[in-house]
Amino acid sequence: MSQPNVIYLKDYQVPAFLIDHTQLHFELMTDYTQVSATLTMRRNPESTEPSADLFLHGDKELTLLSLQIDGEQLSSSSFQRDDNGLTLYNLLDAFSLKIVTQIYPDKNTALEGLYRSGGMFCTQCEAEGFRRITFFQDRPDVMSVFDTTLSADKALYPVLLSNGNLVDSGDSAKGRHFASWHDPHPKPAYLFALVAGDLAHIEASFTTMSGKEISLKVFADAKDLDKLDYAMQSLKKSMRWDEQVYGREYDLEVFNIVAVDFFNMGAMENKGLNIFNTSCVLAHPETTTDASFQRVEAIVAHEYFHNWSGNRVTCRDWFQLSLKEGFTVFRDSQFSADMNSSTVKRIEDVRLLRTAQFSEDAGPMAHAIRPASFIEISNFYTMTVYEKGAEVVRMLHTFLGAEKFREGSDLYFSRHDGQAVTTDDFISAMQDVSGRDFSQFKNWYNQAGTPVLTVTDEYDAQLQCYQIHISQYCPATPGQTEKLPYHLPFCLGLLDENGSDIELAEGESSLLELTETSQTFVFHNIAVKPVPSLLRGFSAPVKLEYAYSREQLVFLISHDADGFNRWEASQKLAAEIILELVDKLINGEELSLDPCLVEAYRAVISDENLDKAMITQVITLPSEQYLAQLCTEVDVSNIHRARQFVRQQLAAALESEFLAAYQGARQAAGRYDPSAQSIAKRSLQNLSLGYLMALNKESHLTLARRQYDTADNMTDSMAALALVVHSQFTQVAEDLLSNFYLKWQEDTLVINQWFSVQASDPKAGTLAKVQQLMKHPAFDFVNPNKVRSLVASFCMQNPINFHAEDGSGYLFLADQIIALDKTNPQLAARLIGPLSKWSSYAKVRQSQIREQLNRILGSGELSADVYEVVTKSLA
Ligand code: B3K
Ligand code: ZN
Repeated sequence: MSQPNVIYLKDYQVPAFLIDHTQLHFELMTDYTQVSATLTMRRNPESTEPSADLFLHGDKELTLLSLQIDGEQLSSSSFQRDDNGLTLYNLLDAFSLKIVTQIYPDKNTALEGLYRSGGMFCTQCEAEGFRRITFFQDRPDVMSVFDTTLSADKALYPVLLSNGNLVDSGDSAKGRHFASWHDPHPKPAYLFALVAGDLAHIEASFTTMSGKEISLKVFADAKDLDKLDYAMQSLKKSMRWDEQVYGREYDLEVFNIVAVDFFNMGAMENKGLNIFNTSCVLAHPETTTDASFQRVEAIVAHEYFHNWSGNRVTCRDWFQLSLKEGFTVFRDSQFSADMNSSTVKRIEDVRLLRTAQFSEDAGPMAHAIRPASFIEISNFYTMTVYEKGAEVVRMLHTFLGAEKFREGSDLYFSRHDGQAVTTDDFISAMQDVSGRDFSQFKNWYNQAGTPVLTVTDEYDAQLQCYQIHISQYCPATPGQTEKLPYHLPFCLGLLDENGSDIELAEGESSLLELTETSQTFVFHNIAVKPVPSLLRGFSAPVKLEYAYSREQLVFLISHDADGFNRWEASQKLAAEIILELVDKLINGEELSLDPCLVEAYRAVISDENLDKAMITQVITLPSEQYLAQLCTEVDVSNIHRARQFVRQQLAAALESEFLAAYQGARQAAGRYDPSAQSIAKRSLQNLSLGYLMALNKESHLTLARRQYDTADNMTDSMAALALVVHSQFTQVAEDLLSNFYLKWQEDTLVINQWFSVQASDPKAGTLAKVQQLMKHPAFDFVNPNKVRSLVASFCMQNPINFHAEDGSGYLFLADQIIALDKTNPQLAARLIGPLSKWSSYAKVRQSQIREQLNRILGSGELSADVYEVVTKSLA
């Protein structure tokens, strides 16, 4: 098989030509679409090659119908076509290029470019989808003003949308109609979008800070019309927040959001026309869980915030992806923190970072947030680029403080408005407003891997002096053996014997700046030996090693003024206890639970001053996936058993507390609302029910059943369903599953949750069930949401079954990847993740996994997407 090309950042060159204007005409027909593109082009004055040929990207599936320059058809000798596009020779300095292509949206199962989802035409062009629509310089540093006309059958596609503002529309012959859109803001092709379909919508208006009226619309299939309000509210909140916190105003007359069923990821920030996966925009109490409500709010905000961080100021090349994604994730997490509880948001973000990003950093695909090379850019929409990228921006915010950071972002936006820039430009703006030197900080952009900080301390009672030594190192990652030290903010607090923060002496700061491999910080006038609260708020994305005693952890759980670190202490304590039990299981020793965990949990549940969301977080045990991260060799089944044991022991010891918490929350529950406060109540209620169900008692089953039967919202009914399905009460589980299916069979998104609950069942026999469910009429292999809810849930949320000793889980996943690569390479490549971490498992599993990776590699012609991940995983 021919090996796909590797693309390097160091090879970047400015484009030879610029496209000042792009005029598009789409003739949308039933079984094909004709695209006419008229490009106003000129040579780039900044190019070093004054007589360069013009290269236009274009997918090999494009049918080229016509090619004209300034009205003259091009002779076959003046251009050449290959699998990647067109090269045009002997060009003038400025000209108009007209290209007519034909494409087949119905055959497009890769969901990149123009495709049809549930009878509606829609597009996905980031990163390199526009080249599947027409020939173009499909790179983010070529920015163009777009005028787009859509023409389609009026009865089938009454709604015709594209970027920018609507400038004309009307009827044409043969029952067709048209709409013309003008987007005045120059943009790269990846932000182009169109939608044509029979859609219902809701409408609102927003008055910007300078008094402009914006028309807001959210479109979806008519059956989903009642599920759009929450997205609209979230949009308005985001628009206001971005004005207030970043001074960013919206810049078109309309802002449209469209929900589509078939979508490779969450959503897309196309200029003025955001396209969303239905799962990230539809929300209704009866069908949507609290977690999904929060996801809708966060993703609507994220895509909206891209209007400035991404669209007005975009990326020079795809290596700079984190410039827009890291910054925008940082912005959306600030927003969610402001809308809900900031501590809980921080905990959720760190939990995700640690389970998903740290493992990426420790695996074969480890890459810096600004990678140096890639084969397929779609493989780099990763936790690293997004979540670690956001952490890196967050560190700058910590160093500068909110005000200076805002000055920096103002400068960045004004200096680069309308430009395609680099992460260095972002850093420069932050340096220029603060006078600080962030050159060492840039190591975060170039180096992969999670730094490890080792902390030791000593106290001199006589001198009343406390010293803390911090050393840092970063493990080698593929292609990077040597790492330079990082510049990072390390926030801490010192607790006295009552648990209060000791006031630091003048000139001493609780914000330490690390720059060296090893540093010592001294604190004076410390009257008693303090308990240190380290890395408060998780001030840097690192692993921290400090030899806390269990007593100190218990103390921090109930006293730390930093809410995040209270949670952190509880995680450390629980993880340490569970991993000790894993060792006992391996050695065949008897298990017993350290009572300190029970007492710590008891104190937290009974703490009336602690809000319910915090209680829930603190008494949630670390996940099996996170525990796996902490092990040098992962023993999946013993992690599962030890964690289950701890869960049961806690449930037995605290049964009355959990019962009281459960009943208290049930009684206090009013009508459903997705506010942070009500979500907190339900989360404590359902977590308590979870502990109770671990006891396998009929009386608790009755509680769960009653909750399922009487729930007026999906959060409660799904929580009860999942607990019963994952319990030993298999008959009741079957009953509830059929009842649930009958009730919700018309609602795709709800049925996806039904799939996922079954796929994540830790009991034996789940794989067979998943295989059976793949034949269910509600399953569709071409719909990514379905594949995620069944295949990904099994392989990612069900470690005990996925890693079954006979290797059946690996075989199953490899089969799915091979099959999916033929229809949807992006999705196929995403699913390789669980196989790429083979080196953390025992020898037998390692060879089982590698065998499957090799099988994928040998299965025939692979997409660049799958090829890259598989070969890197095997390297
Ligand atoms: N920018 C898009 C992601 C596109 C992924 C393309 N494979 C969504 C987002 O991050 O907002
Ligand atoms: Zn984004």
